[in-house]
Amino acid sequence: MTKLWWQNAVVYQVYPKSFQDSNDDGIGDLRGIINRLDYIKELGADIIWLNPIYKSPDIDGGYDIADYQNINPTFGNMDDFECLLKTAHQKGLKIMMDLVVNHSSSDHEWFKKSIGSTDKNNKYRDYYVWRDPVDGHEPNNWGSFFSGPAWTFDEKSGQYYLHLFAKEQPDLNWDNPEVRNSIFDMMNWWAGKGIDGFRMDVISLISKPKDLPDAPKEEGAAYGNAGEIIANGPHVHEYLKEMNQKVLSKHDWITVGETAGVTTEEAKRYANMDESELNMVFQFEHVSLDGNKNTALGKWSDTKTSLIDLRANLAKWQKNLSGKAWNSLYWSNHDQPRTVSRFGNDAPKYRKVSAKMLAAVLHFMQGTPYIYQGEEIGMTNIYFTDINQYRDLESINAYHELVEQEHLLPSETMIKYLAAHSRDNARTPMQWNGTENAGFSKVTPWLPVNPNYKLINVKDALNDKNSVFYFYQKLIKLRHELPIITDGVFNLVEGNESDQEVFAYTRQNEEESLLVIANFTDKVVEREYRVLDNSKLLIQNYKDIVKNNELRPYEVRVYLYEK
Ligand code: ISL
Ligand code: CA
Repeated sequence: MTKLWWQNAVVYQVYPKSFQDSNDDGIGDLRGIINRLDYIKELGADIIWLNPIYKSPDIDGGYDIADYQNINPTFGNMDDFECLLKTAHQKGLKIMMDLVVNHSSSDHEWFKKSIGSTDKNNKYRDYYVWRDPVDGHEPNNWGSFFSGPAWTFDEKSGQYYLHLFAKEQPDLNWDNPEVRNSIFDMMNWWAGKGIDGFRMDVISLISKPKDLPDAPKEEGAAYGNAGEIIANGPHVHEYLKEMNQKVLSKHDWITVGETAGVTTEEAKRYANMDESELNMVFQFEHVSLDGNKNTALGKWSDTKTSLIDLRANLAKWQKNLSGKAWNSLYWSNHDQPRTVSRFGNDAPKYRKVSAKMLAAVLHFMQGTPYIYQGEEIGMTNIYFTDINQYRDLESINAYHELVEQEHLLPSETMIKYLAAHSRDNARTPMQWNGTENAGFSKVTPWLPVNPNYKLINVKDALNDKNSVFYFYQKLIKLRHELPIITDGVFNLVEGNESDQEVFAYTRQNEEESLLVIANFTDKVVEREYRVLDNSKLLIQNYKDIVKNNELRPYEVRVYLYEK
């Protein structure tokens, strides 16, 4: 296998709005990120993925872009961006941008020229997906991922436009070659600035099924589940190959497609080693195991993912992509709950130890690991208790739809589900120190700081040699030093498939093998693993080993054996 630079790199994800405020308006910004580059460097990450920083009315955290070639003034200006890129590069850090081209903002010039137009010669009309009403209704039953219908009526032209997300996020018409070329030109323009790659928002949804048929509808649901029939549509691979030829193949970039609804079979096409499309994809399966299958409630629940399901899923991705395509590895991002609250245990007694265990389990797998800001200090969910505390439109709309309109749930239950799954959990400001507003801003931030910032913050983590931070730092260093972490073949330890408490796997290459053993429970468990003589204990999250065959709560051990 020829190694590509991004295969043993580690990505650190920055959500600019919540990372560091530099001008006291309560919102993070580009200068704030520049001031914190040394911190990311200290952690050891190679690449920063920046969530969208483009001009945007910010209906959906900047995923509604009004101008792909300008910076949101709240975050700074183009000079600030160029300074960020230059400073990052001087420090040896690369910058991956967010590419949001399934849809634009309704404030984008293209859409403003498109809406309301009945002019047959107006080329912008065909930049979006417009359809006539059917029997006076929406053209089909598709629901928006953010509640309500996926169609909005335009009085002036008498047609509906499609928006899989908010009505302020109209879907672009990828079947129009001019739209594709405009997007490819814009990408090449960013290449000219010297960026290092793109993370591609919902790229699996760009090619809509022919004739836009109705989608399957769950019982009690008001609308059809469009995601299922749109994901991996008829021309998606053709369009990505075209993007590859016209843009990606010209640059030594890292590219990752966010691919809701992707299976391992599909991933082998998106992220094939032949490099004809993308480098890797974000799959959604392992972060959907705690949702509801085939009910109108979708992701809203407070059940915990079972180790059996989680391991089966991760192992499937490791095995099926091995040698054929490249995995991305992540526990969290700006759309997901906090890692330690979701998969570990955020009670004070177990927070640090379980955060480290999860980090090790992920970072020893094959693929490129992504660390979401704050994960490296074990930040937790915020556990809001009132719907008015939320800012995210997905959470707010889901509450109104499920509780008030459809009466599927009592309010208290939905509040519990939101506390477990709302995207705002990940978006609370970065906790830098124990001073007011956690050192994020001098003024009240746009979203409250988690009250636990006095106990969980960067300053304390940097002062504690046993912190979660230094554990992550060590994992990254090991990945950079040991080729086996990049190229070793993954296998579950024999019999581990049915173990409800311990996750144990190996990695093997010709020279070495790795053994990872992790206790996912808050109990002491006994297991006999064949740890070969001369094995070296590479990393562990307890100070010592009392008994070889005993794993304490959330204990993880990783052994390296030289053949
Ligand atoms: O269920 C989904 C699609 O089948 C969603 O999970 C969807 O994939 C996800 O919400 C996509 O997220 C990305 O695009 C959104 C934006 O709000 C998110 O922040 C972004 O990560 C729309 O641009
Ligand atoms: Ca600011």
